[in-house]
Amino acid sequence: MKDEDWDCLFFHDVDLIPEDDRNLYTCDRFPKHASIAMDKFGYKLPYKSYFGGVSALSPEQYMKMNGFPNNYWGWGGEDDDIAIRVALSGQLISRPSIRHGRYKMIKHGHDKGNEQNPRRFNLLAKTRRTWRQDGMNALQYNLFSKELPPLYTNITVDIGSEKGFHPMT
Ligand code: BGN
Repeated sequence: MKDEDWDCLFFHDVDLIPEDDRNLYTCDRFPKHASIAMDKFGYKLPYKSYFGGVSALSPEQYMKMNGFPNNYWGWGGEDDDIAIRVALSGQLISRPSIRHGRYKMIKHGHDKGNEQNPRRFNLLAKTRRTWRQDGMNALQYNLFSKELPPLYTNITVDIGSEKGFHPMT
């Protein structure tokens, strides 16, 4: 967002392959959850508020919810936090039809260094109190590299570690 005036931001799990090209990679009137039907969940939502996998927000929608949380380390819960932020910022979730929003997940083992986060339940319980303080307005990173091949820009940043994380709240 510092580089260009984008009209749509996509947040995409790298292991998800879209299966239907009628599932358009565009933004909607509300934050969009695109991966409504994933093979690993039997091509339906695992639960109604699920917001994981692939999502699309305009910069305006993204800033309205103060972006995403910075205080989740390890696996789980950050997508549920994002869903809560959408609601708390007075927005709804839009989704493609279940026939089009289909994805195959590339099978992979457990990611080393990304263990389940035991704090995720506590963090989720506090989102209502913390979302305005922790998000885009508290994001800190150091730019490590920026490569510009013809079709994409690869930005690598250092976001520190959980040990060095000191929330201001
Ligand atoms: C949920 C996880 C999500 C994950 C989905 C699908 C949590 C928070 C505790 C209530 N949420 O259980 O992060 O995307 O499963 O795997 O663990």
